[in-house]
Amino acid sequence: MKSVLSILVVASICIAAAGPVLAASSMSAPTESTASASALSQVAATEGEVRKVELSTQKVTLKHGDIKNLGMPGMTMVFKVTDPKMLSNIKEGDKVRFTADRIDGALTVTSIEDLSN
Ligand SMILES: [Cu+2]
Repeated sequence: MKSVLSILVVASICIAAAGPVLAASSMSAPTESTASASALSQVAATEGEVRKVELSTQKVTLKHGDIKNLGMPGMTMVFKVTDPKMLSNIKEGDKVRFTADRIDGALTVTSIEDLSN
């Protein structure tokens, strides 16, 4: 009977020891997502060329190089923009450097810099 008791004591010590470890590992998850969120705001810029600017629909067609944060190879495609003012500084044929992200499921240009000026 005495040995059963000591096994129970050992088991509860193990649970107590595992407790902080579990707490620490569950705490690391929010830390990781915070890290990726800050990484999103520092995504590498991609170079491209403006093919079409649509002020009415707030969209821009860009021929772009690899977009690493989106895992996208170079192509020509339409993006939304986070701010329509971004479209007033660019025109067809401009060489640009931009960052893009998936916002509410839509591929969106989050910043754009005209390299032609
Ligand atoms: Cu693309």
